[in-house]
Amino acid sequence: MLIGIIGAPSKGKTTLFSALTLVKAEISSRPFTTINPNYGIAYATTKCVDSELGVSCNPKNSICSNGIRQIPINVIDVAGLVPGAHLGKGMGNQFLNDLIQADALVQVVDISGKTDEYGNPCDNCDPAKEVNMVQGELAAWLAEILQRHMSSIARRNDGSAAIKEILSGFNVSVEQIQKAADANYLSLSNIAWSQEDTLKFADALIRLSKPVLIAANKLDAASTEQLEELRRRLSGYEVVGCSAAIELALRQAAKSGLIDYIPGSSTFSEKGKPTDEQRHALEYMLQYINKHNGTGVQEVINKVVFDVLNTIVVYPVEDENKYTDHNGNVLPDAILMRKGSTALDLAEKIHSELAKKMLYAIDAKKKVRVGKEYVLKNNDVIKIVSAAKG
Ligand SMILES: Nc1nc2c(ncn2[C@@H]2O[C@H](COP(=O)(O)OP(=O)(O)O)[C@@H](O)[C@H]2O)c(=O)[nH]1
Ligand SMILES: [Mg+2]
Repeated sequence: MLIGIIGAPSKGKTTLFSALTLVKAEISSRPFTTINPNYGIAYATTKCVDSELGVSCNPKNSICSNGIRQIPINVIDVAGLVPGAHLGKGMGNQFLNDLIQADALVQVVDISGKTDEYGNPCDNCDPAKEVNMVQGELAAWLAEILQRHMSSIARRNDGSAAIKEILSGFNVSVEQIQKAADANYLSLSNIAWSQEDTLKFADALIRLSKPVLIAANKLDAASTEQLEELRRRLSGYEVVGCSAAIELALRQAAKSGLIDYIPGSSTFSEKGKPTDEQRHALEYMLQYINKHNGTGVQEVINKVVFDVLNTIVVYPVEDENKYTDHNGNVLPDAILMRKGSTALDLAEKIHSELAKKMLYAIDAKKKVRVGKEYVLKNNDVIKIVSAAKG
């Protein structure tokens, strides 16, 4: 799974990325500090199923600490987008090509309203405006790609297949292409679209294929009223208030041994010997996370993974009684699956051979046989039984 972090300049994209991944990246108040994309790994967190089963796990593809399973998620931080990026303004939009494989996007906005759409300082700027701007630039970028290939698309009877081929790597499905066309009353057979049609189609397709969560960042410099106002304005979006700067400072303090801090929690405990200055900063941050029930950063990643992308966690095992793999590791893997996925989809995700030879599955919690078409539930523990050895 890949999550792209996008937004106008100076909103805190790189700070959020660093907080999520603890990768050293250049953070600055100058617009366009980030030119090459930063790649890193964040962790979606969920209560591990081990306590429910009365066992203690040995995770392999993920981490478990304090009963919380941490599942790795790829994240990418790209350069800022400005109005007119599709016309080459700012960094242009070529760098968006780094995002084509993203499953979902997190748009970082400045909820304090102290930076404008270009990343310049201002008073009372409207963060909702940035959301429309970025959406428009994304649509224009996609429309441009389609437009470039329009003559070859138009030659084909089956426009949806042609578009899917052009957008290979984009993670778009034929159903999404169909929906985007239907929403604009456009025909996909022998496509003859105007530029405006293509733009409308691209706008719909980008919304369907790259769903966006809004991270209302810099909440430490804003009021909760500002956050509520943005939520009202962006009622179609999941909006999560956060302070990437505080999360980054807390994770760094934890890394340097000053505090014990579990990302996402609303408190921490001191353990090192902070200087007076550090103590002062820690007190401020403790107050903040007490008041806001955490920094919101972990919620950003969890909401985009579980809510926006409709994902559940499933634990495949080879021994349905001990919940282990063939090496005896208890609940080794936590696998993210889209809601509605079947036991066969899970087998496919583990190994295509396993799926080919799959006979049935076992719900290890209930110790009952289920068919290939069994629809997986969150926290299911599943053994895939196949005709292959093992
Ligand atoms: N008050 C506050 N400032 C922040 C926060 N996150 C980032 N910043 C500041 O915003 C500026 C731009 O940050 P950066 O991460 O480089 O933004 P980007 O251009 O969107 O990648 C820097 O001065 C950061 O210190 C936050 O949560 N609160
Ligand atoms: Mg940046």
